[in-house]
Amino acid sequence: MTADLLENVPDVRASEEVIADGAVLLRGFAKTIEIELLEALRAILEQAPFRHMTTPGGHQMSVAMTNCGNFGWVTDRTGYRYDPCDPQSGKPWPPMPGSFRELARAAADRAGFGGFAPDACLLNCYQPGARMSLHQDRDENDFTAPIVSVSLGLPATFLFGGLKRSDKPRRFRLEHGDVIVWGGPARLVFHGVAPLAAGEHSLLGHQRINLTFRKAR
Ligand code: MD3
Ligand code: FE
Repeated sequence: MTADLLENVPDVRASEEVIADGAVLLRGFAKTIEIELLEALRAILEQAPFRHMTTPGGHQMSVAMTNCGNFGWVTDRTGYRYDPCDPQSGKPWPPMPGSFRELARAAADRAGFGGFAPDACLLNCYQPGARMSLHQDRDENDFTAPIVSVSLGLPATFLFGGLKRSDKPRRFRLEHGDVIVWGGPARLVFHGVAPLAAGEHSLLGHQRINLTFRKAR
């Protein structure tokens, strides 16, 4: 009886894929709360809109960014840093919504990193053509905490390299609702995103938005 009733119910646990030591891909993990996430996102963007930041080298990033939480990642001509305030408004970043915090914690739990308490969430907005070149995330204080990323909207090709910039990256297609947890030996790998292909997503339109949860301090 039970088996029959559940015949067409997807088993979300089956979509847990270890893509490298310390990196767990949870396909569709955020889908059941997509509406809450998008409502919270709208409120954040009213306080702290997406903007194209400038690198220390003077280039404007093709990805537009903003933040929520106690700290936000920013770049300008003086360098990269986590800042408690939005340099554009001078005010603290919007607080991290409960739905964001709980999603990040649940994903980290599932991947074996219990008790993840992010204090920063960087939001990346990709329009067609926008990309992120290979880099490491090393502006955080504590590399024992994982990073959790949530993909929303258009699909993207994620590049997942090794501990050396020269390591040839593997490619993964990330879709709306996919969540990845990066911890342990995967925490400092080089990674990036290939130029976004044009397309239309039913909820987000012509864009991809990625949330990355971090423990900055
Ligand atoms: C692997 N963002 O914001 S998320 C970033 O899709 C960033 O917007 C990409 O890289 C994006 O820094 C990729 C996946 C991700 C995020 C952080 C990582 C992968 C990671 C940190 C360490 C290893
Ligand atoms: Fe990164």
